[in-house]
Amino acid sequence: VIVVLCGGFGAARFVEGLAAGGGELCCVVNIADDFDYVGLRVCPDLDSVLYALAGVFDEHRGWGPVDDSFAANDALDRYGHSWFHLGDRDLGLSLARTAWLRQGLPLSEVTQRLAEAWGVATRIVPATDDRVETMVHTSDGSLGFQDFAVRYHGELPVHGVSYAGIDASAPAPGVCAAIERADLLVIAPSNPISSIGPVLAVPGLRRTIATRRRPNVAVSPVINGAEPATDAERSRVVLRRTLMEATGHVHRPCAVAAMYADMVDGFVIDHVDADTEGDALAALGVPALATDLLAPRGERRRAAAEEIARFGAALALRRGEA
Ligand code: FO1
Repeated sequence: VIVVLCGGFGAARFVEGLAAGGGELCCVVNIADDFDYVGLRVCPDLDSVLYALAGVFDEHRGWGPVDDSFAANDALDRYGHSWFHLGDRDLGLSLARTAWLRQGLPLSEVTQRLAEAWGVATRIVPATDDRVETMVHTSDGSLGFQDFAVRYHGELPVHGVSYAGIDASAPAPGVCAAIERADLLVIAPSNPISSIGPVLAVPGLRRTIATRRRPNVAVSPVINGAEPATDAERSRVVLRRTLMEATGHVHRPCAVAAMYADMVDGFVIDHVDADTEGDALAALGVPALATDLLAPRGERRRAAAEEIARFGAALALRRGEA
């Protein structure tokens, strides 16, 4: 079994390639981007991973199912709900989720039902069933993640990030056991501050990961040597750079490797960064694989994910006893 720590966009594309390889996966997903929109609970990262595993993730838009319509969204626009664009089929999923949550079901149970409804066999588990919200501290005050990233387009100066509710949160049922039992743990190429950070901050998870007796590998979300190809990719580069720099990290693959250095046995970068990052990664003492992280949907993406899984499985442990 491969456990994958997931955020949204980057993780969705990555797990799609990994799932195509046929091995058993368990996706542990960030929930600190979740928020209440027109009375509904919206879970962007859980939904991106679900749609990707169901084969319907809209990579171009960057969220939601492909070919969605926006009739309800346009109606909501008339009443002042205009900055967050939720498609009709996406809305249907959030309506079902909200109804089950209101019946008292934990988010992990709700997510399981949503996955089953899409015929997705891969386990998709929220990192925690508790409420955690990434707060972005800007020159205009503290904003919830979606307000900062979407409403204000991530353009305000940021001086800090925190995870509200994290200290009272606990790993969702089965998360620690899945991490301990996995043959390989992969940190997906997601935003290290707003997606992977909140997962690692759930009390107990970082230690469970760091003390695993089998390999952990991380995939760089940062690819300096290639320009983003779509608006969705461009907005994520801006967001990732802003949040990394606001928390004292340069926007380079080796800086992400340094953030995970006490937990991983290897690090994966794209070919285009091999020359600039090789020395820094060697200095960190982290074995590195350079592969094709920009592979388009299909065979090339499956092959790259397969190569990462093989590299990860073969890694010697470099972590001492945490
Ligand atoms: N991102 C945007 O930039 N604009 C949107 O209107 C928007 C709507 C949206 C609706 C549902 C959903 O699951 C995600 C949505 N996103 C939108 C993306 C979302 O902000 C990000 O996927 C994550 O929060 C960061 O990974």
